[in-house]
Amino acid sequence: KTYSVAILGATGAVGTELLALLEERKFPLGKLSVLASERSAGKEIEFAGDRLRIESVNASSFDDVDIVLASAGGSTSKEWLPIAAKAGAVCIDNSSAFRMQSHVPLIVPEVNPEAAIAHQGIIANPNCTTILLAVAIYPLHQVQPIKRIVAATYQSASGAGARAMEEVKIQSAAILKGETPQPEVLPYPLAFNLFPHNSPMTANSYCEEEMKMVNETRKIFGDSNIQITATCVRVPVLRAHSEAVNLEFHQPFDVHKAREILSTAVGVKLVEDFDKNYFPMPIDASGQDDVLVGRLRQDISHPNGLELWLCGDQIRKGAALNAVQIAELLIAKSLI
Ligand code: A2P
Ligand code: 11C
Repeated sequence: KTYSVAILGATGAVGTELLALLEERKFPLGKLSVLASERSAGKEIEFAGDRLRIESVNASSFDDVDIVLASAGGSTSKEWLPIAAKAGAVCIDNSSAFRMQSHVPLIVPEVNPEAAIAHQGIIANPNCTTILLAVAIYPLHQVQPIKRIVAATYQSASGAGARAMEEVKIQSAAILKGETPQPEVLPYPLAFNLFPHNSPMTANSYCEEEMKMVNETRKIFGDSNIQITATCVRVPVLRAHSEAVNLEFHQPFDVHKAREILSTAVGVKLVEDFDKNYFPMPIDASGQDDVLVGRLRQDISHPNGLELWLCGDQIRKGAALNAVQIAELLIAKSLI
């Protein structure tokens, strides 16, 4: 059996990766439509040796579509996904538009695949920082519930889209030539710099990205008691996010046991060489499916604490891969 798929936002950083993954993973594809804004209509993109014509999204774009993979921003999702779902498609949305709605499953397949059963036509793909964190720490949480998480993130330009990635490259070259380029996509220069995450500020002085980590992790883990605090920072890296994570359990968690659990956890690759001081790095995580985890150590400031460091490809597992895995899950469980 094959499935008719529409990619909404096919020209973007995540859309491009979605296309690559459908081909790479031999997704059972029937018809494939590539949708974007009016700006891209009529242009062509390559897929599996063919050239596909980009269409601007319209009311008939979702006729006879089984699966919509959307990554075109929250307002585009809000406008079109209810229409697509009404037309009978199952939509997997990469934006934050529907994530916290109670009837919308928010899924990391390694953590809560069973949540897909209750879908009503829209399934949300979590925020990238949340996905990477969840994949790395859920195997520990299953063995011993986590009481509190303190995370600091080091987020790549890709989280702000393909144009932000391009801006960092051009900015870096210009600075090396002695110029002082003005940023146009990101709010501040990112080349040779970093800044607290550029998402809107909320009333409690956390930015939206930080609150996504808090709220989405609780929803995915099905644990509203877990305490989470985060500081999110944009760094001049192209496409992999890193996170420094402190975990507090209710009792001590033996670090050797944690290492053993993570060494066989699905979606995790343990990368640790203490002698060489070699641990996960964004350049090694880029293009990889697994979340790289390492530097596990006992927190010397708290008997129930563990420290770890992770890196994961923001466009892949942080977005496109997780969405394609959700689609594969729907097919495997006959939920479509
Ligand atoms: P377009 O290239 O035509 O602007 P990124 O996250 O990398 O910035 O990509 C955003 C994606 O969302 C692009 O494919 C972009 O298409 C698409 N997009 C943005 N606004 C709209 C819209 N109003 N309708 C449909 N697609 C949109
Ligand atoms: C970033 N995580 O790295 C963001 C981008 O809610 O999906 C994606 C925001 C979201 O900037």
